[in-house]
Amino acid sequence: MEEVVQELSGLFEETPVLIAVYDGFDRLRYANKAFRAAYFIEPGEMPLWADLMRRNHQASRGTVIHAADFEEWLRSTQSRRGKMGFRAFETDLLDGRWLWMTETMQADGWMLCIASDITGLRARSRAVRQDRDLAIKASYTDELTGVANRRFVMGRIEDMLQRGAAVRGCLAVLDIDGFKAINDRFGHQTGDQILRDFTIKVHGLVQRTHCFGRVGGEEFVLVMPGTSLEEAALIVEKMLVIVRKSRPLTERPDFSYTFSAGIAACREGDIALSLYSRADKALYCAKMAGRNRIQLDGSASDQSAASG
Ligand code: GH3
Ligand code: MG
Ligand code: MG
Repeated sequence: MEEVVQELSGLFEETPVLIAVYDGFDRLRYANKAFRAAYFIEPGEMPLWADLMRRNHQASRGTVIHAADFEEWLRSTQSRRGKMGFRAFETDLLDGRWLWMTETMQADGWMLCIASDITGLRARSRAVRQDRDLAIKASYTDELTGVANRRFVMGRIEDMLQRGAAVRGCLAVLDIDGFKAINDRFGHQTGDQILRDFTIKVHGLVQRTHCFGRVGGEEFVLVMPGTSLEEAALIVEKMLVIVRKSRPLTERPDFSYTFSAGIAACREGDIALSLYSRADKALYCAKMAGRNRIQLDGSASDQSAASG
């Protein structure tokens, strides 16, 4: 076995196929020569995927990015990256090459990327395929905030429920408090700005194997496979704290806002709707108990008193 591993690592360095492995934090842990050359990585370097994309974008090399705002592109891509077991797509590099990239995920968040150069293959119909891919991406993305939308998130709930008992997890429904009053007071546009602020703040705390998306209005969900109710509460608790601290309106530096959340754990026999409805009921209890807090499904006690 050891001999095979040694031969493999030699072959990996030789092959023109690009090979890389990212860990559960989306940090590059291995890249062969071809991958390092395409994405300008020094041997032994282990950047986070986001930092790698950012620095290549700044230096006008690496992946071609079709977006006016890089950070928004990054958030949007991260909200869907590595959330499905397997993905394959065409991607282009600023040096003019086209790659057929595949991503294979493990439940612990490690990802294997393998890409082949397909520059000369079916080049004439590439524009059509690219349009199709952009349309698919748009169909999974919330237009206002750039994160995953209801359709994508519901798919990830189904995925979570289909996995074995060992990796089942929790669902949280997050809803901004008193949002109607915020709209009434400051106008719809400011309301939209707060929705975007909420997305950015919460997104920063979403774990790589979890999926965060907007399902409508000021309601968001967080799908947390492989996470216990207690762990889920800790994660959402951090989100409560960061959102309470946010001051999104430069013209009103003392304005702050809050949200409430209901969290439910997967049960045997659950379908997406039954799980969602328990999380939603817990959310309702959190609202009734005074907002700005978390309520866990199945517990009458208040999990997070509004501590300001
Ligand atoms: P609660 O604390 O009980 O959640 O009260 P709330 O006011 O947040 O909830 P309610 O459901 O009464 O109001 C939600 C408001 O969200 C009403 C709707 O006009 C507004 N809304 C829905 N979608 C959007 C949007 O895309 N942008 C903006 N600015 N407002 C939106
Ligand atoms: Mg609300
Ligand atoms: Mg609501």
